[in-house]
Amino acid sequence: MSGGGNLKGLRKGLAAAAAALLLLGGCAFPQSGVESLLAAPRLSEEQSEIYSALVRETGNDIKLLYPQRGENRSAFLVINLDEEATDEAVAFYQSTSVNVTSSIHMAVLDKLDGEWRSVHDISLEGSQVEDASVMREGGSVLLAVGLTYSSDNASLLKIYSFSGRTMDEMYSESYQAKIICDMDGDDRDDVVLVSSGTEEVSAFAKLLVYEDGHFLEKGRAITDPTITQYSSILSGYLKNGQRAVYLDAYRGSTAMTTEILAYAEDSGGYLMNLTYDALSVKSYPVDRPLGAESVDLNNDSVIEVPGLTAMPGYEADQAGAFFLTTWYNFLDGEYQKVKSSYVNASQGYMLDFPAEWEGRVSVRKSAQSNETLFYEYQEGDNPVKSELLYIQMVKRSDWESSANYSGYEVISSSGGGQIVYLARIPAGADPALRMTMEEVKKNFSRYY
Ligand SMILES: [Ca+2]
Ligand SMILES: [Ca+2]
Ligand SMILES: [Ca+2]
Repeated sequence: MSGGGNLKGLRKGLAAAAAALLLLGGCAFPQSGVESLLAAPRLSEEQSEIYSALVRETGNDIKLLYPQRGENRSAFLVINLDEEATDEAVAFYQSTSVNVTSSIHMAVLDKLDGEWRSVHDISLEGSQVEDASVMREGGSVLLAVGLTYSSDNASLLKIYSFSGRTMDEMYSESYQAKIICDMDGDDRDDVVLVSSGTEEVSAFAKLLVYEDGHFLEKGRAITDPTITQYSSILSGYLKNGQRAVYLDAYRGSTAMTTEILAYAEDSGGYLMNLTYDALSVKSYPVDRPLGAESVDLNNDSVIEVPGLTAMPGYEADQAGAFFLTTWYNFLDGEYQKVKSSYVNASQGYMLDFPAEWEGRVSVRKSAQSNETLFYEYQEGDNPVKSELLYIQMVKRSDWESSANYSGYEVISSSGGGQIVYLARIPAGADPALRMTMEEVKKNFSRYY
């Protein structure tokens, strides 16, 4: 073992990875623009202790694996897994020694006499940890791990119960998509799992509930067979209070859509697909080109689903086209419009469009870096009929030290205040479309 130097190097890598993950938490799009302006945060003291213990006990050169999706994306999941009252830490890692096959390991560490020790360590299938979820089943806790294979689209769900000494496997099944949430409203977590179709069986979703130490199927619904891959899945509600799962999905490599499954309480409870019916296939305004995922914009647990239309002057299939995102809630068989926004995912913000802007206002990059111009569109060689608004993302230190921002005003900030968003309304803005600075602030929001 080479000791300190190696560990230092690993720690450095860990801090960088942790920084990236903190920023990406819950975010469907890479915010490369924001990240590039931010300083990296450090590992917490507890995380460092757990990491040191893991390195010491495995006696190997190891690489930590971070769950790539879901709520738990840090290197260590610290949670009370068993009947003993203190927290355990769950870590995923691979050996980096050349002579060892690089299977994924899951280690459980416990704090014994004030020191973290590895109390359990198993190897898992797959090449990457997709997610790690804690399932609350009344008084007990299960750990659900999604594993992906680099070779294909299928993933593997493994659910474990930890007894203090052993990790018992309670369930194992491959899937195309899955989410852990309470679907049937009994305050216990369930699994909604989508399986891809075969020649004999069409693709379907099923609801699994945990009862008396076993997972039982409580309902099943056919899913859209034209979907080739699922990207993100959210649990939430419909506007009428019904529980629902929203599945963003790809149709091939150029189109996306969203499929919605819900739980119906009548007839003993069953799972239903609200957007797909094999006998009457519909198209929806959220059938869209790539680049937008469902999100709960106003934190009311009713998910907003995006549709995309090209801004004036752009074609949808044009490289570098700008899109207007229209957000919808689904109810009674149809998508109902909530609002339309310009979403700048890489700079982490969005601007809601007033009704009079839709179809008349377009967007382009300005000559300044990280700056967007909103303008009244006209056909012809010069599409900018009237400049309406500039929005720019800059480091706060640049904003404070430079004299180049005459006419700009701070409308928001991010990254713990390290980044500010500036707006400028040109003097010549068409009064019919001009937003006031107050309206800009009201329509602007951070988008994660
Ligand atoms: Ca415990
Ligand atoms: Ca449940
Ligand atoms: Ca909402």
